[in-house]
Amino acid sequence: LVKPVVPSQILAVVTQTLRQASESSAKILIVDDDSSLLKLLSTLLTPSGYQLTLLSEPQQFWEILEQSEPDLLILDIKFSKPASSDQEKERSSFFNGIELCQVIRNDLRWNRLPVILLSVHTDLETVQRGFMAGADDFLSKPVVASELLIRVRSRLKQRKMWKIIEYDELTGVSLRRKALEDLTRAIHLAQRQGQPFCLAILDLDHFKRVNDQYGHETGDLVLSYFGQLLNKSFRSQDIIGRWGGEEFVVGMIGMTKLEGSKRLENILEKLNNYLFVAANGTSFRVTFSGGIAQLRENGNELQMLYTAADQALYQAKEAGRRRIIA
Ligand code: GH3
Ligand code: MG
Ligand code: MG
Ligand code: MG
Repeated sequence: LVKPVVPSQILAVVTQTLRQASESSAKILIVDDDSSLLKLLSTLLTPSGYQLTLLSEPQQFWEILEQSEPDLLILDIKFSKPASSDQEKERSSFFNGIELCQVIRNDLRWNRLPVILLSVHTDLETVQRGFMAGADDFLSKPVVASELLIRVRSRLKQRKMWKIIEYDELTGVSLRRKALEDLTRAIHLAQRQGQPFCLAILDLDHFKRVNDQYGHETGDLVLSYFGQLLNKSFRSQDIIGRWGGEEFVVGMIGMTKLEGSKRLENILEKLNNYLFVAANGTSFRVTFSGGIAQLRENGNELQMLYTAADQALYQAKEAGRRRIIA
């Protein structure tokens, strides 16, 4: 099992992970109807190790955006393909990169995604409209390799800074605001794809006693251990957040309540088997209680799932703690 580490070590680990994630394997989505330009950008960016998703069909934009979860979006301003069907005509306003950028900025799930606009038109008015729509940067066509790399790196750095403030230093899991965004996005996707999804709320049992008996620092160590245990026990696509104090949320993608409960019971057993040692040398054990709710069965939105999971958590506490109730 994982050993508890002090917060500064966690920050170092988080920072290191973020560095690796942002610099070598950062995900970039490039949208341009000109496939020869896509090819060129791919040739220029691939040697730096970026994971590229190239999209020449703007009408697939939202679907690909959700699937690829990029760290950076490079977006053409003008899509020349004429709308062929009524449905495409309806969405044709999205075929303008500037307007699309504005929609992204107003979308809770994507408003911190850096956007670089690509255009042959670099007149002041176009550039101004781009920035007003929330673009972070501009690249003119034809693209100059060195300029492209500098701008990409600088936008990814911005993304990295966001990531650092999105994670909880003590536990290494997402902070509430980030978890909220990720959960909203995951539920949206699960709805569209008709996939199962479940949400759990976990709360440490009698945690106040741990603080009272062994001190706040020991309490912090328990929280840190619990955060690491959660991070280790779920897949990378799952969402783990510190909702507040000693309460955590977990969003399990593609999982039913039954599967989710089994996994949580496993974690509960691991936690219960771990012997913590307080500063004064006393050893003690910690448990948690959990409530779990499933998409569609308990509601179609995050708020409804949260309420259902919270009620189940309350029942788990009432029934004597140290259990998961679905
Ligand atoms: P229950 O089983 O009903 O959940 O009891 P509890 O004692 O865990 O519940 P309560 O909500 O009364 O207490 C939560 C405690 O968690 C109170 C607070 O001091 C402590 N806590 C919250 N955040 C932190 C933190 O960051 N560090 C430490 N050490 N303690 C924290
Ligand atoms: Mg174009
Ligand atoms: Mg508690
Ligand atoms: Mg609590």
